[in-house]
Amino acid sequence: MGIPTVAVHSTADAEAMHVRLADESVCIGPPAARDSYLNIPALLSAATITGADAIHPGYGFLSENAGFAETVEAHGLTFIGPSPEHIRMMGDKIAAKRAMASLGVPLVPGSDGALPDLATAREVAAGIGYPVLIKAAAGGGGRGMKVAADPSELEDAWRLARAEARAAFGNDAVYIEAYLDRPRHIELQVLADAHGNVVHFGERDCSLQRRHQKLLEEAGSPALNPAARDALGETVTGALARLGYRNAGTLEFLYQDGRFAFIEMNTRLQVEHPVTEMVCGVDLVSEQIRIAAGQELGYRQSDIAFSGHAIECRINAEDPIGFTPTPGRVTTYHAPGGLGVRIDSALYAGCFVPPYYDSLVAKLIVHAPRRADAINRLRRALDEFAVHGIQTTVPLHQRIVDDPEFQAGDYTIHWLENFVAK
Ligand code: MV4
Repeated sequence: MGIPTVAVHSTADAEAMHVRLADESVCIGPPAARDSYLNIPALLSAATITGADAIHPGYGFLSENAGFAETVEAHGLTFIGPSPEHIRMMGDKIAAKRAMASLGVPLVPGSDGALPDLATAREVAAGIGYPVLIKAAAGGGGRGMKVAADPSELEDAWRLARAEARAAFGNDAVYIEAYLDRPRHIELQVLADAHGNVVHFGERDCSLQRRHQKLLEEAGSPALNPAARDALGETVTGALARLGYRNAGTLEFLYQDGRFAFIEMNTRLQVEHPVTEMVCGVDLVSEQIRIAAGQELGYRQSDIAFSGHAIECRINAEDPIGFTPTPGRVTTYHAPGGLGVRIDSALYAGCFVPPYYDSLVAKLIVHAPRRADAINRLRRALDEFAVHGIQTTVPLHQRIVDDPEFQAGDYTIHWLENFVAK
């Protein structure tokens, strides 16, 4: 886009690729994230001294922090993302569900809001039917979530969920839903401009996860057909237009027995956005920047075409069996290439992977006309990928691509946990 860019970094990331490539860089503090990447005064100082117009929050750290978005705007800078009000609303899972339900988006049967006491939880659970799931209003990442298979398990689930929610989020508000036992996790990518135009870019299937860490994502979902995608997209874009939502968002659904149920919304771009970019031919980050600058989308839903199939493998600096992080120095680095192969990575030969942050070090994305071709391309690219000096999840991905159930697209959110236990 020709926009000069400033990278911010902690002392631990001084050698990082993005720091070397940016037009300018500013060190914002020591390795501990709370003193650097979560340090709002340091970030605003970096923006001020470099004369930045806008801040892109990325997808971790402060990207869904309404207070940060507010502070950025209060300093006369543009936050490249939604309004603070919408970030705050979607951060409260109960408020998010209420808003979506009122706009006609389907939900899992459950309590209307937080449960005041155990007696009410019993009544609501009896009405829904067991098994039920108790969830934290401030939740995310599966923390503060407990299943009760029958009424005898409800009291323990209630107490454990509240205690976990209080410890993790400082907020013990919980709600209840019917427990779906074998859903897929399907999410819809949307963009909205500041002029009321909302479009979707189809779905991603993110069911392949372990302990709430996604490992492999696909666009589109092997379980959906174009008619189901169009129907969901129409419901969601209509709802977000009425809500006045702006910039990028992802709505998360559970999909089981041919039905969608909204569970959460992320008010940011996500790690797995490249698979959507590949099948739609759109640069979502540049779209976010154009929207934040007040430009109109300039295209309609009917202009968005879905072409082929894309798969992303998350390459983590982890031992591929026990999943413990393996920071260290990369000695050799060779990335695969060729038609339909994309690598989004900060790795290079000689770089050091610090121990302080998330272990994601590369994304390998393949795109091909059909899913079976994408899988073949993925197998070849994984075999060609050479990262020496640290352990990575490449060998696990090599096993997944050769599995007949994966090849058939026959999996739920529980599939990977069983697969790694084999
Ligand atoms: C559920 C569910 C089954 N039934 N809700 C996990 C984290 C949070 N984002 C929502 N989660 C779930 N909610 C009902 N009513 C199962 C999960 C769940 C899950 C969801 C998406 C991806 C991976 C998951 C792994 C375990 C449980």
